[in-house]
Amino acid sequence: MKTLKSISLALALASGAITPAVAHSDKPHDKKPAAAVVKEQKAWGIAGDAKTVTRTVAISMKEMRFTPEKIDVKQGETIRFVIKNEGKLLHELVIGTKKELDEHAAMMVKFPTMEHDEPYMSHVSSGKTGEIIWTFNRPGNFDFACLIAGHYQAGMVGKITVAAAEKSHGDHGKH
Ligand SMILES: [Cu+2]
Repeated sequence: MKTLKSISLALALASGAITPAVAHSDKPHDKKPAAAVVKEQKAWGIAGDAKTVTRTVAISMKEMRFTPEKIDVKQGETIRFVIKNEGKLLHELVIGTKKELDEHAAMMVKFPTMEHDEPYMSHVSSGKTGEIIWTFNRPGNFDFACLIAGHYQAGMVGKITVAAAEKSHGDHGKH
């Protein structure tokens, strides 16, 4: 299947989901390999490195359900999610805020063939295993979901709670 670049770009622009491409590097002569993953800080963390994985979490996907549905993480952990599709249909696991996942899911209903890939998502065919390595460097309550049209709406959603790391300064809550 072809990626509908023009459509997804237009959608991304319309939804404000796109951040302007970084045209200029800080180091003009520092050429990166074309395949390098751009690590973009998200509200729910940032792409992690295999080298810094602190824990592996296995998740099973079946029709309209993740097991486990709740994952507790400590801020600073880099998790390797090993995502097994034990169902019959294609499923995916996408990490995000509820707001972003809601918006993304709505787009997937309108444009079910839209394809995309980000370090916080993994599409896994029936019987296969996928992987996400993600660093949870921001505390908060996040979701993960299968955004394939109909699946999100059927409740294929889970929760990730990232507990704040202990702070050395104790004036939390004062501004
Ligand atoms: Cu699904």
